[in-house]
Amino acid sequence: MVREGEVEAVVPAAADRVLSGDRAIPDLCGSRLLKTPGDIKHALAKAAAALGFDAIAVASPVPAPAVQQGLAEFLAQGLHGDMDWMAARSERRGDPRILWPDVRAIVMLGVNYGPDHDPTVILASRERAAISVYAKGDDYHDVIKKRLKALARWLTAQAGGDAKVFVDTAAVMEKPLAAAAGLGWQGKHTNLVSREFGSWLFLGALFTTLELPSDPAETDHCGTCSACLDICPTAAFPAPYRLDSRRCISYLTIEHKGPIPRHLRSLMGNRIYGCDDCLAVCPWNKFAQQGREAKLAARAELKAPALAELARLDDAAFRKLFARSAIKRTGRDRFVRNVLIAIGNSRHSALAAYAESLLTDPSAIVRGAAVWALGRLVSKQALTALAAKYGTAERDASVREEWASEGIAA
Ligand code: B12
Ligand code: SF4
Ligand code: SF4
Repeated sequence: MVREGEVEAVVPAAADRVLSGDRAIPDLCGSRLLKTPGDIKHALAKAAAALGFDAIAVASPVPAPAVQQGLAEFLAQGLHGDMDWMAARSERRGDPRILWPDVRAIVMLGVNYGPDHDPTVILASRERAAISVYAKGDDYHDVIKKRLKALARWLTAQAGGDAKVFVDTAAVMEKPLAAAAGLGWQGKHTNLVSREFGSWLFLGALFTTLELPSDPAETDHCGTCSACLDICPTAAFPAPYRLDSRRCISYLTIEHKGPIPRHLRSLMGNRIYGCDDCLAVCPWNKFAQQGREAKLAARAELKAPALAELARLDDAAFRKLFARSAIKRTGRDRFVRNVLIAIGNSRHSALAAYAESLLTDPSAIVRGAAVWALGRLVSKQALTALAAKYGTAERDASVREEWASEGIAA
């Protein structure tokens, strides 16, 4: 989900008619007509809709003290795990005016990626992989960034000022900003919930030096519900509105670089890239509609891929399969590590052969996960024989530890 990056300036377009590759923004009004900040905001909303954004609202760049406090506590308690970049940019993250002192208004935008299927059904097919909804289509960073840039060019050409755009990757707190702008509220699972789109809204931000009127913040509509907290397979919520990333399957499968902590592996089931459980269970999804952006729709081959197929991916095949997908970011080794955890959880002994073939993989993280998977699928006797065949040559300390944890001195 996360790619910490640079702050990008947007170069103003020469003309007031802007092409965003596949979409043209209609020439809604010339700059002569944009007399007031209200006019600019109104025209901006129309341009955003023409570009395929489903929601738009404006927040003040002045952060609420509760958000800064929430971030400080999150970091102080180490809830970010090994996402060190979160702590490294914490002042900027907590205050958009430190990130960019010229910012005067923050336009928050949302793109609906409501799925055409129930993402929890696949969890029962243990020999198949569950990939989270957000990652089954084209990489949303690319799709949304392109549109944000087009919108920013349009804005600067029509109304002047400077603009910068962000989606996921910079030190910007997109959820609190979207809540402040009124796009939704941060639910007890901490994500933004929209009355109109439920859980399925990607967020992006356009910072501008123009003064635009802010929209009212949305209020919390969770009430007494606790469905998202109760369903979490790894008990990742120490309290409502608090997430311990270190236990979250999204973090474990996407962000975490080392071996997945042993005590969490069996709780992951077949979720190999992200997790949708807390999003999918939210009752506000009953108002959600299917996303209208074809590029973000699930690719057929990623809806229910066989674990056996994914375990066979080498680096070249992985890059080819996920060239346009956000999944490419984890790299092949971490991805196959996740597949092996799912194989271990599958109870399909026929998959043991795939795990065995990975005991000699060049990556230690893959070999270690293969040991764990086999420990769940084959008898102690068979595992001992495998250890004699492959384990004795093992030099990596973390993989030797995996053998030892299975009660076998390799
Ligand atoms: C780091 C990160 C992660 C981390 C940490 C998640 C987290 N909850 O922060 C991990 C890797 C776990 C993750 C997972 C996912 N992520 Co993510 N992630 C981010 C990222 C880069 C930063 C988020 C952040 O700043 N977290 C830090 C904490 C401190 O912020 P916070 O959650 O807002 O915490 C607040 C609350 O704790 C609050 N608080 C504390 N006490 C109380 C009490 C009350 C009463 C209230 C109201 C609030 C409150 O105060 C804090 C400050 O506001 C954003 C993109 C961005 N730049 O914003 C995407 C982003 C949040 N992720 C996103 C998505 C889609 C996901 C996943 C659904 C992906 C998946 N399917 O696997 C999961 C969801 C897991 C979950 N339940 O949150 C989307 C969410 C869209 C939305 N509608 O909200 C974002 C916005 C990316 C995007 N541009 O669309 N993600
Ligand atoms: S994404 Fe999954 S593991 Fe993470 S908090 Fe939500 S339900 Fe729990
Ligand atoms: S599932 Fe319930 S508690 Fe969780 S975000 Fe949705 S409404 Fe709020």
